[in-house]
Parts: sequence; structure tokens; C-alpha cells
Amino acid sequence: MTDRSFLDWPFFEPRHRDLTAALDDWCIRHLPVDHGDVDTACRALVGMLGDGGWLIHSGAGHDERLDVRTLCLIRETLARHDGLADFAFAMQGLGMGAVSLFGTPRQREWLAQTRSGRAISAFALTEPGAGSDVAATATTATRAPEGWRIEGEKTLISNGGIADLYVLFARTGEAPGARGLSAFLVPADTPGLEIAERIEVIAPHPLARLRMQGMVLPEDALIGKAGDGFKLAMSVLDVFRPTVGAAALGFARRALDEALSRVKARRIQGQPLAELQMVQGHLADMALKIDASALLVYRAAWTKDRGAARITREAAMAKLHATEAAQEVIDMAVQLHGGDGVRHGSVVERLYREIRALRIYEGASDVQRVVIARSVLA
Ligand code: COS
Repeated sequence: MTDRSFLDWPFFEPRHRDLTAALDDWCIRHLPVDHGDVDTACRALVGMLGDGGWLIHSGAGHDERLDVRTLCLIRETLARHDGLADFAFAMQGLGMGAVSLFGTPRQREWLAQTRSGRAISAFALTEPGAGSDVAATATTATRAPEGWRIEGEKTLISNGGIADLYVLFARTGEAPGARGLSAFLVPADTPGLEIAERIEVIAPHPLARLRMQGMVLPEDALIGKAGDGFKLAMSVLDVFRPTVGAAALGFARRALDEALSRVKARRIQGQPLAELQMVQGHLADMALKIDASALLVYRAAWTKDRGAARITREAAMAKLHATEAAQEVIDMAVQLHGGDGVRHGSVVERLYREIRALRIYEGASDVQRVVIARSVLA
């Protein structure tokens, strides 16, 4: 039984505990799904999460605020049951984050589609030459009679190829570097937008390189003000980075659960592995890393929910610690499983592949260290 004592921490309200219990129950009945074809699986998961009412929490509708604790609890719970379900949920949130936080009423109408699972969204920021360094974005958006003309490439775009809607960042050139970017809402069927390549990774999910050639967008595709794109992207990432930490936490909790079952059942020299002090030492380290991650994740989420304008430092700490710690916890779970731990298809083998990208996407670990150091030095 997964440790749920953290739900009694003062970060949470009764509604958070109720939602987590209800989602856990839903997950037991519906997950995992067959991952054989990830496009099919993700479309199905988005539909299921929409029908279950869970996607309502992925982005704020009219007169609602995004509740980051709820986002984190949902990601943690889904990740514990099925990494692809967490991915499907998370991308509806990240993809529409800019619209949810900064969109016009007309743009926000799309939220009804993404929050019901009828449309799939994606966040198109990364480029072949601009990953960690967002200020190096080279895709251009120039004024055209109809609105904006977009030229360039985006890569490693999650949901690329299955998304109905992209939030895309491009250089509008109000100033050099970070101050000259803007965000746009782009329906996937916009002429000039092409899926240039599908990308396969160690934990498969829909991923693609996009090419924009002569793509024309109407004036009202602009999200927020021209030139505010960088700050808008960073504000969205401030909200979603703790949720990446939450997903890592879900993976780590599952790894500890699997490790506990293993060391209680597996016998060595006439006694369960769990009786060995060296094994107990590993279990203690795993539990400690999990609680420390949870404290940082829910501290960041609670701080945002209490109305903080920025949680840049808290979000960076949560993501950095939770993803790095989860990698260590999962590695130890694999070790405690012996040869079975590296057997293709075992739960810990899947977790071992799934955790790796979380230390890279939405700001690699060293980017988080840069962000934390800047705040410490400021
Ligand atoms: N919220 C609001 N505004 C922010 C912000 C935040 N979290 N972070 C920075 N800004 C503002 C700054 O205040 C600054 O504003 P002024 O120009 O008015 O002073 C502006 O944005 C530029 O900020 P900064 O100078 O820090 O920009 P850098 O180019 O040095 O940014 C990092 C550096 C590495 C922090 C940034 O590029 C980053 O987070 N990179 C990782 C990107 C990422 O997560 N990629 C994954 C894509 S999604 S899978």
C-alpha cells in the first residue's frame, strides 16, 4: 500500500484528499492501458481522462484559478499507475498553460475542448538550436497583411503528430534575445504547418519535429502581448515544473512499492531480503528521498496557490530534487530486483526508462541549478 500520510500535511485541504482517493480508485479500474501504439494509447487516454472528469483540472476555465496542488496530486497519482496516462494529462495542461493563464476569451474557448478530451494540445518551444537557451529561438513571426507569417522549425515537441492545437513561440523582434519573442495559438490543420519527423525515445510517447513554411496566422492568434513570449513561457514553466517533480515522485513511490514487495518476498540464506540491514539502509534512503521530494513539490504548489506572483526558485528546487532523487530511488529498486530488474517489461525496468527524460525536459537539471543560484545570489 502506497504511503499516503503526506496527504495530512498542512499544504492540503479536504478536497485534495478526496480527489486523490477518487483518482486512485479510477486508476485501479482503468490503468494501465496497452502502450503498443503510443499515438492510439495517448488519444485513448486523453478521451478517458476527459470522460472521467480529470482533465477539468488541467487548465482553468472561466472564473477559476489553476490549482497547482491539484495538478501535482493528479500527476503523482497517474504516474504511479501509468506513465503514459500522466503524460497525456500533463500535456493537456502544459500545452494550454499559456492560454489558461494569459489567453483572450476567444482563445480560452479552446479550453472547453482540451478540458473535455475532445482536443489534444502541445507546447512548441524547443528548436534544433534553442533548447536550454530559449532566448536563442530562431523561428520568426513577421507581420503580414492577414496577421503573422511564421517560418522555422520546432523539435522534440511532445504530442507532435497527434495534437489538434499547438502553442508556438517565435521571434517577433521587439528587442534582441529574450525580449523579442511572442506566443501564438496554432490549430494543427493550419496550412504551412508540417510534421517533418516523428522522434522515437527510450520511453515512447508521441514526439515530433515541426516545420513551419509560409504559415500564416490571424492577428488574434497572438497570446498576450508581442514581445512577452519569453516571460509567458517562463511563467507557464513556473507552474508546470513542480508538476514534473510530482510525476517523478509518483514514479519513485511506485519504485519503492515494488522494492518493498520484492524484499519481503525474496529470500536469501533462509530469510527475507528485508531482514538484511544493508537492504534496510537502502529502503531508508529511498523513503527519505521521496519525503524530501514531496515536501519541495507541495511547498512550491502551495506557495503558488496562496497567490505568489512567481515561484521560480521553489519550482526549480522541486523539479531538480524530485527528478534527480526519483532516478536514484528507481535505480535502487532495479538493483533490489536483481536480474529481474532489467528484464524488459518489468515495472521497475519501465520506470527506469520513464524517469530519465524528466531530468531533461521543461528545463534540464543544470538549468534548474542556474535558476536557483541566481535567486540565491540576487
Ligand atoms: N517568470 C517571469 N519572468 C521571468 C521568469 C519567470 N520564471 N524568468 C525570467 N523572466 C524574465 C526576467 O525577469 C527577464 O526580464 P527583464 O528582461 O524584464 O529583466 C527576462 O525574463 C529574461 O530573463 P533571463 O535574463 O533570466 O533570461 P535567460 O535567457 O538568461 O534565461 C534560463 C535563462 C536558462 C533560465 C531560461 O532560458 C530557461 O529556463 N531555459 C530552460 C528552458 C526550458 O525549460 N526548456 C524546455 C522547453 S519545454 S519541454
